[in-house]
Amino acid sequence: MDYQADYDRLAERLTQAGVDVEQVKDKLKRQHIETPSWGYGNSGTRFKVFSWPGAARNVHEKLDDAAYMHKLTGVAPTVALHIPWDKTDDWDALKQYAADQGVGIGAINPNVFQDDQYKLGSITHPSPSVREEAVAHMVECCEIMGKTGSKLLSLWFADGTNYAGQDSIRGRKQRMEEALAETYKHLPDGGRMLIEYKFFEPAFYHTDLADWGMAFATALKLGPQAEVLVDTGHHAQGTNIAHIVAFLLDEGRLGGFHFNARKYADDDLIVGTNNPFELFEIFTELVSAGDKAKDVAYMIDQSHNIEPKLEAMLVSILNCQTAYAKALIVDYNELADRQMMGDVLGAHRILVDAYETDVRPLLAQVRAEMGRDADPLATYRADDYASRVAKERGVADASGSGYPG
Ligand code: PSV
Ligand code: MN
Repeated sequence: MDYQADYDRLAERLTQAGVDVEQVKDKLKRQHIETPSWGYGNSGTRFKVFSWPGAARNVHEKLDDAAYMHKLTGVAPTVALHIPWDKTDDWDALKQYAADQGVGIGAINPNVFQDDQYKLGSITHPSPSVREEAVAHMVECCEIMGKTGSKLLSLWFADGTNYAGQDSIRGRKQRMEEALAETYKHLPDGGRMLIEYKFFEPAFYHTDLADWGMAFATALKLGPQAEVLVDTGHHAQGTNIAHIVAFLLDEGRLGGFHFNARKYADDDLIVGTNNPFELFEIFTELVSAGDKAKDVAYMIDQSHNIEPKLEAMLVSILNCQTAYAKALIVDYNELADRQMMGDVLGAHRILVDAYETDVRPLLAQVRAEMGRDADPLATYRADDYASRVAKERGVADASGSGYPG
């Protein structure tokens, strides 16, 4: 990839515009995007799970694939685990295996939505014994955090009801608060609880944690180690996600992201595909918040059902890099001046100028300086990793994927 002349021209233009290009490159090198173990296995919709040749069949293969993503990009050094899908008897050995491949273990995601007893909910279930079981599982996940060195407990609940009157909404809220307060006590030192919300599905009348406000109010009650997780696919059409991000950042309660894209509901498509400007808006809020965003966890949460899994994950990481790079070259001083002047479209133009800049040469240069290939997608396409694992692993039974879609 011959990008050098383009990079030199871009660097000169950005420098003239007052951008510290070395600082921008430094930040891009330190970007950290976590990939999900469940993104490497077979997945599908409620209609069909298509088996993908070479889809990872166990946690070791998932870690291998994640390590390959990190090798290509240099910015995906950790992998989120879902328990019990990725459970092992020997966490020391798994941690070591991950390290040997060049990655670390990231957020621990309990699963309290797949077992039969959770039909009417988990931590909000009317039965105390089901709630106890759900809490015990989350406490076990806190212990796994201790064993793996993970600092994040990432919580999502399928809890809700399908019909008015099915259960007491206030009662369920109180049960949830009690269960989360108990779990909170078990967080390891320095551990954080990220509370994810979703406005519908699988429940269709009400979801117990339906939006950021409910997650935020819950986090405030729990304490400083509880924060909100924004899954970009979990909002009603038209919701301004960048606004939610800005609000939570300012309150110091934005814990992290699950990135994906969607057209209609929680479609789990590749982040930044049909919503690139929205992703850029989100990153401008993060960049302009400075230190307030320093502990935010950036995670991908997608299910690639018909597209090649590894390529899809790679494109996802690259799209996050692109959005971040564009947000980093925004002239925030000029933006503030325009805002003070009330220059509505002048201010908007500052953002659009950065968004319309072709940052590919900048990213190519950053990768080269990191010892990575300038064009990871071309490298992936020329490489035999995907065909090799397809041969070695074959076509796994799709029903064993553990991913509901
Ligand atoms: C639910 O839709 C979700 O976004 C949660 O983060 C789960 O943990 C994940 O997908 C995998 O099912
Ligand atoms: Mn999610």
